[in-house]
Amino acid sequence: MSLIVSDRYSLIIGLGKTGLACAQYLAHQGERFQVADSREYPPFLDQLISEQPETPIHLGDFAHDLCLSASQIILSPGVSMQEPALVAAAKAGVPIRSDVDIFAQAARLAGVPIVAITGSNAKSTVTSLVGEMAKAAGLNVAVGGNLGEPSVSLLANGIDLYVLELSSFQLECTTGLGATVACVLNVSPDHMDRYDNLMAYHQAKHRVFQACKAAVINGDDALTNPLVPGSVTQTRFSLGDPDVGQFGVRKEGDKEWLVKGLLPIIAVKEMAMSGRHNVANALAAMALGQAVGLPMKAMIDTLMRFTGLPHRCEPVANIGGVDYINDSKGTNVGATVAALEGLGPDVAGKIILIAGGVGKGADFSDLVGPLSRYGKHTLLVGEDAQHIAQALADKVTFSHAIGMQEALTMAHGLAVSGDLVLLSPACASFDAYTGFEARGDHFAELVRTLV
Ligand code: UMA
Ligand code: ADP
Repeated sequence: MSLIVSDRYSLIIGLGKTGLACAQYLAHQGERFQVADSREYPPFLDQLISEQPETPIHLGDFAHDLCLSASQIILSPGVSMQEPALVAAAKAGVPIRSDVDIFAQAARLAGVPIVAITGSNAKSTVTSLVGEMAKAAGLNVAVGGNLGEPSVSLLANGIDLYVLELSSFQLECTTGLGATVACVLNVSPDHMDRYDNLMAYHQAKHRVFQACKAAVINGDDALTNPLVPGSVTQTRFSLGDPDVGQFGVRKEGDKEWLVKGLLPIIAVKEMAMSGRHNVANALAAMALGQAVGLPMKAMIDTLMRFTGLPHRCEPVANIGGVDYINDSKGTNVGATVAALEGLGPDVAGKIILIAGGVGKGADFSDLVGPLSRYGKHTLLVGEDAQHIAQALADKVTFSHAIGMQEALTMAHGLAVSGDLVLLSPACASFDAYTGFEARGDHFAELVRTLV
């Protein structure tokens, strides 16, 4: 006997930002749904009860029956598909979707183009940059996703363009996204506490290309190469000399230029962001912008004034000739490597790195190369300091510090004019802070007391 259609419900799993946004969206659509969260007191419980007193809410362990009886499950990114009740539901044929799926269906119906950006690092920077470029071009652009505002909340009338930052968690259960242009900016290990191996993480990221019309590829990172049909337009960006029609970097006279094929676009020195990694980010943003028809002038103007986001290689102060830089958003090894490699060549002296926190199962050995080239000393803090120490032992010098205050005092003592003190932890912050912003703010506050 089949179930009566009216008894079926969508099950929203998670009552964080995503779950609340989905509940608001489905309520607006007049759909039947229930909400479940494994936490006893999820962040938006009170708000949902006050907005939708009729909506059934289930707290605590996800019940198999609840999941098996749903017509579809809309899964929040913080919950793994490996939860036993979800594995059982998937096996029984219950579709498991993301909020991004719901968003994409509506955006497609409205015929609004989507720029979809993922990668291990630089997502927020490139997403914001493309958003700013679109604004400069006079478009009514909605920017969000993993960046902060869930994609379903962005849906509105009159939008000309959606620019989305997507995490691997959000992509895991997103099918057939259909972006106008999609990009995996780079791939290096992250979230290894949630994925079995790099391949599983890579596969989740590459779902961003499903049904895309155009793809942007990082020519310096083979792991970003998509498996897409020949009909998909492909544009490459690279820090090297590009082929015709591709984005890259070339030296002309004594100046380095961002170029498209043979055409110089903007001198590296004219960009408001600094660091080699941000040159790559600017090239990626231009390739993405070009795919949705943004005029070159709007893109160049934006590059000349966009100084980057807070907590991403953000200058805090120069004290006695020593630069203090807050890269608290460097929450994985790849990000910290990029910060060291990106800033290192322009540092007159050496870099004193403050690193550590929650390592998410990472292998820290990739830090050794850039630290050997650009580092003077590393100060280790936080829960996984010992893991980092094991990777650095006998290769580069380091010391342990009890917390940010002690690390900074030690860094200040070691630094001489021309050096750079860099907070780029290669770790998440949750052992000591509410998030990377609080960690970066604490660092900046302490630096200012040194003045
Ligand atoms: N949780 C439970 N039980 C549940 C549901 C969630 O324990 O039933 C826990 C999760 O394990 C997680 C936390 O609650 O630690 C939040 O999960 P959530 O899915 O409710 O998160 P949202 O509030 O909806 O926020 C999510 C993204 N969070 C995650 O992916 C963990 C936000 O990215 C994103 O901005 C937001 O949707 C809007 O799209 C944050 C993030 O840390 C910034 N992302 C990771 C990253 O950038 O590395 C991927
Ligand atoms: P995400 O949203 O992917 O975390 P962000 O733009 O917030 O990306 O940048 C996070 C960190 O990634 C920065 O603090 C910096 O250390 C590093 N980063 C920036 N650009 C790059 C790049 N092109 N490649 C690798 N790492 C980068």
